[in-house]
Amino acid sequence: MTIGSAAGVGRARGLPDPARGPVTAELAGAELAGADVAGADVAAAQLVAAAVGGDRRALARLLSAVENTPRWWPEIGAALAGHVGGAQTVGLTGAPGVGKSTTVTALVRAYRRAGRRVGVLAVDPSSPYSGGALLGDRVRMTEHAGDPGVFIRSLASRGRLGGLAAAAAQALRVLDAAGFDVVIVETVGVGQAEIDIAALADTTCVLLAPGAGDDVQAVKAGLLEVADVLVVNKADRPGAARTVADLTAMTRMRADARRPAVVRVAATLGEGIDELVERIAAHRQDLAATGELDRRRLARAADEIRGLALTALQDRLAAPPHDARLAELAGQVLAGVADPWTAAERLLEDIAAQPAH
Ligand SMILES: Nc1nc2c(ncn2[C@@H]2O[C@H](COP(=O)(O)OP(=O)(O)O)[C@@H](O)[C@H]2O)c(=O)[nH]1
Ligand SMILES: [Mg+2]
Repeated sequence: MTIGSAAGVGRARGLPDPARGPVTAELAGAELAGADVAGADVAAAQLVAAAVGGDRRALARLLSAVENTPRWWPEIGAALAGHVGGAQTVGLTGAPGVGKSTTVTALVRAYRRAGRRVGVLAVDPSSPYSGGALLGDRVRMTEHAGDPGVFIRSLASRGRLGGLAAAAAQALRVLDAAGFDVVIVETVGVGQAEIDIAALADTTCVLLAPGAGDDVQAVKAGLLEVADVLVVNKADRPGAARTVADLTAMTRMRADARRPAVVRVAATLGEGIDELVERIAAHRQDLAATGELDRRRLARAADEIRGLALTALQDRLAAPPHDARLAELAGQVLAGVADPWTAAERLLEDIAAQPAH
């Protein structure tokens, strides 16, 4: 996945930060007022400790910080380390209106019946969840309002998809650390960044509805490649059997051995949800048993580190003294006394010789 280039994301820890004072005060917030707050890292550590301990207000504040303030990510990330990795993560993606939110609601119900605590992150501006309710349509999450085993949060798209993907990754980590057994992320499968978000999960479910050439669109959007489970929702409508057959045929053409299961669901009726839960569990068990879970998580961590390192490098190239050195080297290339490759090597050597302090 791509890590966002939001300002300050890659700021090396310890680099002088003029915003550090206000950050501390803002992040500390009301709950931490009066505490011995020495820095943003301390404030983040206290918020994380509270959220890990089950404090929902601290959890909400952390998610707001993650959503709105990328410059806090390093401190929050440092505080979260050691608390993450326990949750089973499930991604749901697909075209708008295919029934993702309805399916999430049905999944939450099923997981709660099984006694599992569920966190939901909706990265779908058309499906704003708020205060436990999914606004719009007929779907309501009010049955879970006041249930401490359910936490629902929507993450608004702010027009910066790279940044959104990075924010979603942090938010998933926060919910994981807060001790939810299952964390579900819903994203509308229309852009690469949003597909990447669903693919952050251990198990990615791609939803389609019968007819309307949905399956063809999904192939075009590259949705089938990220699918661990294919869900044909709205199975109460005509054409569901055909769509299931078409998709099953398509998955047979997949080169890798890990063919997605195809599940028929009618989310509004609750039909097929138990089978979906079973398929998700089976996929996750298979990942763990084959070592693929660790491989995926390692690859994801490497992607994230690479993205952050590149962003940090770009930030440093754009700032003194390296911006001036870059201009100087550009002059040398233009004058014919250096070639761009040698100049680039020199620039990297300069950066390496002057570590961030
Ligand atoms: N007939 C039928 N309609 C459904 C089903 N699941 C969802 N819907 C309807 O499809 C519409 C969009 O659902 P929603 O969950 O908001 O879709 P999303 O945009 O993918 O999150 C709503 O009117 C739902 O009631 C289903 O299984 N059968
Ligand atoms: Mg939705």
